[in-house]
Amino acid sequence: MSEKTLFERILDKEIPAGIVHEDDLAFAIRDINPQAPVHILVIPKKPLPRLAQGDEGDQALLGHLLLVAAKLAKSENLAEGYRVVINNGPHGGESVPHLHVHLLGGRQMTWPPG
Ligand code: D5M
Repeated sequence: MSEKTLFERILDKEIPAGIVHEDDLAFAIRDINPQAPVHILVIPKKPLPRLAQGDEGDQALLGHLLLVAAKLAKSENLAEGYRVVINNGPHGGESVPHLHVHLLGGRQMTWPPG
């Protein structure tokens, strides 16, 4: 059996984290190293490593992650706007190989990202 990912260990309460949302398909935590006043990770319970490994069977799950991010943005009062980011692979800056959607808000974002 393969090792659990960091986020599976958080989901299983082996590692403490600020869980701000949980449903059948996904959960969300506050990022341990926030890059904005609000920085939340929306994570599928299924340990899909990254977006590049998603396929047609993941369509509903991938849409769900974005809708959860939008709902959390509302509950976090990000009415002025926010950014949603997926880091995929080494050039994307991915550090945890379990898909997650970053929700960042509460400050002015700049473009292009670093
Ligand atoms: O993003 C991985 C993110 O995961 C990064 O922003 C830090 C965050 N992280 C790492 N460990 C934890 C714990 N234990 N709790 C909460 N957040 C965590 P990536 O897109 O892969 O670079």
